[in-house]
Amino acid sequence: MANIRPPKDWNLPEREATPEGIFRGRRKFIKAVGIGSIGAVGLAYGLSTLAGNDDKLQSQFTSLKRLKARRNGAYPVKRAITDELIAAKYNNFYEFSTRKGDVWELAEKFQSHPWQMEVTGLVEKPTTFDIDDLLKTMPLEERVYRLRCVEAWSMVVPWIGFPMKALLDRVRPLSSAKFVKLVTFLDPEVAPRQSARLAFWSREPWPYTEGLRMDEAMNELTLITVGMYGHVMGKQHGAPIRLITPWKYGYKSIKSIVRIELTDKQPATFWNTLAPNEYGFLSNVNPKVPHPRWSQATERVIGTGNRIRTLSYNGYAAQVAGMYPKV
Ligand SMILES: Nc1nc2c(c(=O)[nH]1)N[C@H]1C(S)=C(S)[C@@H](COP(=O)(O)O)O[C@H]1N2
Ligand SMILES: [Mo]
Repeated sequence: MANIRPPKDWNLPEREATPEGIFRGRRKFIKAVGIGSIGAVGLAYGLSTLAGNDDKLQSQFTSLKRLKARRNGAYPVKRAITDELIAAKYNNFYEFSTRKGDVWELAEKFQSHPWQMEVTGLVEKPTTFDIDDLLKTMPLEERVYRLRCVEAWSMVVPWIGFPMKALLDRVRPLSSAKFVKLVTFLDPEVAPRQSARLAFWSREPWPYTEGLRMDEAMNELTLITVGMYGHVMGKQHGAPIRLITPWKYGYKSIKSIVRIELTDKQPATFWNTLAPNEYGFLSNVNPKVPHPRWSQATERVIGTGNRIRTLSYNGYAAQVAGMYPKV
C-alpha cells in the first residue's frame, strides 16, 4: 500500500452528510449543539487514534486473500482511484453502525466464509452457489468504477467480479421474470442494528433488500463483485459477495448477498420502505433531481477535499440511458 496520509475530511462527514441517518432527527441535534463543537471533538478524537488505526486497518487488508483478474479497459475513469485506506474506513453498512468510521472494526467478527448464495424464484434451475465455487468458475475481471452515494460523496474503486448476466445465465431465467430481488444476511448477534429492540425504534426493515428490473440486471455494467484492490472483498465492503450498479446511487449496491430471487413483481427495498419520499426504486444518479433535503448537482470526492460536478447516470449514460425514458 502506497502512502498513508490522514484524510482531511475523515472526522467530519458522517454527521454532516449522513442523510440516511439525519432524517431521523440528527439534523435537529446538530443545530442544537452546533456543528463547530462536534467538529472540534471529532478532530481531536480523529488525530489521536488515526496512526494506530491505520496500522490495524492496513493489516486487515494484507490478511485478505489475493485475487487476480485482468482489468477490463472498456470503462475508463479519468479520476484517480481512491486510496484503499480511505475507502476501508468510510463505509455505509447499517447492519453494523450508522457511523461510517466505525464499520471496519465492528464488522471484524462477521464470518463471511464459508458462504452460500441462493439464486431462486422464476428460473429453470434454482441453484445455491458456494462462494469458493463462484471464485473458481466465474469469468473474473477487474473494473474501475465511480461510486456515487446519495449523500453526495463519491469514490473510485477497482472492483473484481463478473457480470450479473453471467450468473443469471447459469440459472436460466423464465420469461415471466421481470425483476430481481437481492437480500443481505440477517444475524442480530453479529449485526447489532438488527437486534429486535433497535429495529423497533429505527423502523429499519431488516434484512436489507434491494432490487433491479430484469433489463438492469442484465446490463453490461451490472457487476456481482467478490473482490477489490487485488484481493477478496473486505468485510466492511460487503464480503464475500456484493452488487455494484455504478449508474445508480450507492445504496442499490447491496452488500453480503445471501439470496437473489427472480420475480414478476417489483420488490420492496430497504430505503424505499423506510423513506419512500426520499429513496426511489430506480435511484439513477441524476444531478438535476435534488434529494428532498439537498442538491445532487455536485459531489465531494472522499480523501481529497475536492468537490466536482455530478454526471448524469454517474457518467455511464452511454451504457444505460437507453433503458430509460429520455430525461
Ligand atoms: N447490506 C447493506 N448494503 C449496503 C448498505 C448497507 O447499509 N447495508 N449501504 C449502501 C450504501 S448507502 C452505500 S453508499 C454503499 C457503501 O459501500 P462501501 O462501504 O463499500 O463504500 O453500500 C451500500 N450497500
Ligand atoms: Mo449511500
